[in-house]
Amino acid sequence: MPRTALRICPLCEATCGLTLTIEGTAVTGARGDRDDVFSRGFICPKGAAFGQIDADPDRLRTPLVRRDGRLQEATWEEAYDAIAAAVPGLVAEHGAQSAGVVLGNPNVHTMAGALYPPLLLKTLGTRNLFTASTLDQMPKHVSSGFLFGDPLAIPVPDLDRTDFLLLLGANPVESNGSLCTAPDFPGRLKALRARGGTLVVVDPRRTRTAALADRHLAPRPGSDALLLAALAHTLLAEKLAAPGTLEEHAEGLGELGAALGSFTPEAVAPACDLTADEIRSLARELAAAPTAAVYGRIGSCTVEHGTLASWLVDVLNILTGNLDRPGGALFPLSATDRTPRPAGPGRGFTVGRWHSRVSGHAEAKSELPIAALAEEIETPGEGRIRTLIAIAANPVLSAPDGDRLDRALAGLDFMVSVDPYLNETSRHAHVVLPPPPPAQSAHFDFAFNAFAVRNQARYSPPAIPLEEGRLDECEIHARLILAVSGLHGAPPEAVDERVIADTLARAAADAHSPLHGTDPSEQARRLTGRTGPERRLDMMLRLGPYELVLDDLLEAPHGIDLGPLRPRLPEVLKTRSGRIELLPDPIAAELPRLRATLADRPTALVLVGRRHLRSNNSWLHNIPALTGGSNRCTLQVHPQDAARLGLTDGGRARVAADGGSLEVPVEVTEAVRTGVVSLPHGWGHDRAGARLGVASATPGANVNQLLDGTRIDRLSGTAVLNAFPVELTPLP
Ligand SMILES: Nc1nc2c(c(=O)[nH]1)N[C@H]1C(S)=C(S)[C@@H](COP(=O)(O)OP(=O)(O)OC[C@H]3O[C@@H](n4cnc5c(=O)[nH]c(N)nc54)[C@H](O)[C@@H]3O)O[C@H]1N2
Ligand SMILES: Nc1nc2c(c(=O)[nH]1)N[C@H]1C(S)=C(S)[C@@H](COP(=O)(O)OP(=O)(O)OC[C@H]3O[C@@H](n4cnc5c(=O)[nH]c(N)nc54)[C@H](O)[C@@H]3O)O[C@H]1N2
Ligand code: SF4
Ligand SMILES: [Mo]
Repeated sequence: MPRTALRICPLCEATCGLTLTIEGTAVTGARGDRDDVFSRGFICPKGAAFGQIDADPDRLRTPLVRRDGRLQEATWEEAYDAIAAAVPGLVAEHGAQSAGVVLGNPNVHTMAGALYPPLLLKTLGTRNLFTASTLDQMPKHVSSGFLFGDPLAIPVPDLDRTDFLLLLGANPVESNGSLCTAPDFPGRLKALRARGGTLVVVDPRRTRTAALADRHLAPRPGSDALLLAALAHTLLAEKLAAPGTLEEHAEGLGELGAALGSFTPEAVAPACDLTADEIRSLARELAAAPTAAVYGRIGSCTVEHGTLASWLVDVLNILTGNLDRPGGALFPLSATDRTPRPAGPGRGFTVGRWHSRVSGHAEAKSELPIAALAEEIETPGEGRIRTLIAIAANPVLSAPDGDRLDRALAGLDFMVSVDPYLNETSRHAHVVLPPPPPAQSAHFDFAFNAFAVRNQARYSPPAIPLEEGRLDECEIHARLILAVSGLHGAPPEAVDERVIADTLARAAADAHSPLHGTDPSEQARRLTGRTGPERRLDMMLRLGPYELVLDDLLEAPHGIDLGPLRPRLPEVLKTRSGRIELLPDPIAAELPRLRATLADRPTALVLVGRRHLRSNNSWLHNIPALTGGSNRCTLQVHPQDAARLGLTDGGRARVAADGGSLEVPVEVTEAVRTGVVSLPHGWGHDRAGARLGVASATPGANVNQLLDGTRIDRLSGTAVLNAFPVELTPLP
């Protein structure tokens, strides 16, 4: 008899509740859970393919260990023995900085990824941390750090209540949203328009999101910071700024006008390839809307001035009085957030507390740019990375210059991959530790609940018991920490118990904690949960703001709704001044570089990326249900550019940039504007030694091979993945 089980979808940030159909130990179906308090039955084709994703025959079932140069199946004991025999010795010999850690995107989609990497890093004592954030949202962390004193205090557009949404460089109809967790983002955009609201989309491509909008502006890629600066300038110059009560929480408001003085609509219009009138009227509409939210994502982050653009997004939300008010952009409060402390000055935020060894890149949020990973492995000298631990990361495809990284990884003394696949990156590992498929894992969204358009909490216990011979990913991480720290063989529960003891001791000593003054060991005994991670979740809920415990979540399998987002200023502020610092020094110091681009009149073609609804970065191309159709690695070119360059639809072209060149199929389409071509990322599955049967049949080309890793947003270390110049040549 088939049975059903609930499982929060881990495939994108929307976190939809799924109802899985299970026959024996196989997931044979997935539909949206209509009773889910947040997603209300919404599902997309990826969620619907959950069964195929879970059962992909190319998923590794056992660890792999390199013997005589070849990766071979091994037992868990052999795998951890190999790690324990190599890593502590290498670190002892070459120092803590000789170890590097790479964390990829799925770490924010697993419980293990939230709970263990901090301890792994602490254990290794290395500053060589590289994550997908520097291919993604680091500019937003940095701008939030400067503005609010907390890189995690990221305001989220109040999608369900706003009257006006200005969306830049995001395509949530395909991506389902990012830094704005909202199941059924497309439905929420339609609802916005149905209630009389306005949607304006800024994107050089006519995306499916742009097609839903009241207005679509298609500026030249890379010009968002200029456009946003001109919008802010107009609000100030035309006396349309109305920060209201925010004024008492903010400093620097008076200096902003002068700092943005040169960014008039007329001055930025040529570089943006918009008219000054378009910019001015957008500013006036934004100011006139009863409530409004400005929201920018990948296309405004992974560009040369990504941090300035991210900062300006919130400057606009502040100038229009929309920050922290219903219908504007608010700070969520998740069930596992620490209970907020009273308002007051905090420790502030800085970048550049240390720098990368080879190119001297500043750290941001304790991370170094992943674009610099290859040189840190290759360049000889003290502190060269010799040992690498990659968890849920495929930087050979996701980061700039994969060929160089590929060579660099091959030269490591020792590499561990925690990954379900033998792919472009994990094929270099000495030990691969494969987590079980998602149906066998418990799930709680530690990360995304903090960016959700509604406060809510949902927990999924494993839908299917762990298959014989499998380890839960939490246990994989715990044992990894023990193996690299010389405690190989100690019980993995010890890792969780140590975290619990430390956290409860700190809480007991913290005057603002709900557990202040309690006995830590007594509190530890009270925790429920069948596993270490469940006990830790229980603890975090108890330390959180809603007086929830794990049992509450277990008794509410469709989730607990904690209500709409509420104003939270000033308690979220952790700046030194205790106020919003509207014009922080590092930002002010960067503005002259932005100003210098006003003179640019780029004539070259520039490249931007794109996402397809049935894709997920580099790792779902192996799922038959999600491949084919329009989900292909083609270079989109506007008909005028195609005619000028002699390119034909279905023909081939060579695309070249500073990092290299690729040969790709051409798709002639008006979906991109003139002067812009688009190639998706995550392709290039043609490297020997990977085990991706379906993906390797239609490998596509790796767009990031066009980059050499030198183009980055300076303030955040984020790679420029959009809006870089390319040259096209037709191929016969
Ligand atoms: N040109 C260009 N490049 C981009 C982007 C772009 O827009 N354009 N986008 C960037 C962005 S936003 C991101 S986030 C990065 C992503 O960069 P990465 O995180 O490096 O890439 P992913 O393709 O997400 O790879 C995730 C890896 O995790 C593995 N994995 C899947 N599920 C699990 C699991 O449950 N546990 C573990 N341990 N591993 C798992 C997969 O097999 C895969 O190896 O790519 C970036 N690269
Ligand atoms: N189906 C699917 N969903 C996903 C993913 C996936 O790979 N596939 N990846 C997940 C991840 S890791 C993330 S971070 C999110 C990302 O979610 P989104 O931010 O929505 O990402 P994209 O769909 O890449 O949208 C970026 C848009 O920016 C536009 N753009 C490029 N350059 C510029 C520019 O200079 N200015 C402006 N204004 N626009 C520009 C592009 O044309 C593109 O439409 O999606 C997540 N969801
Ligand atoms: S929208 Fe995202 S979370 Fe929802 S079903 Fe699709 S992939 Fe899963
Ligand atoms: Mo991402």
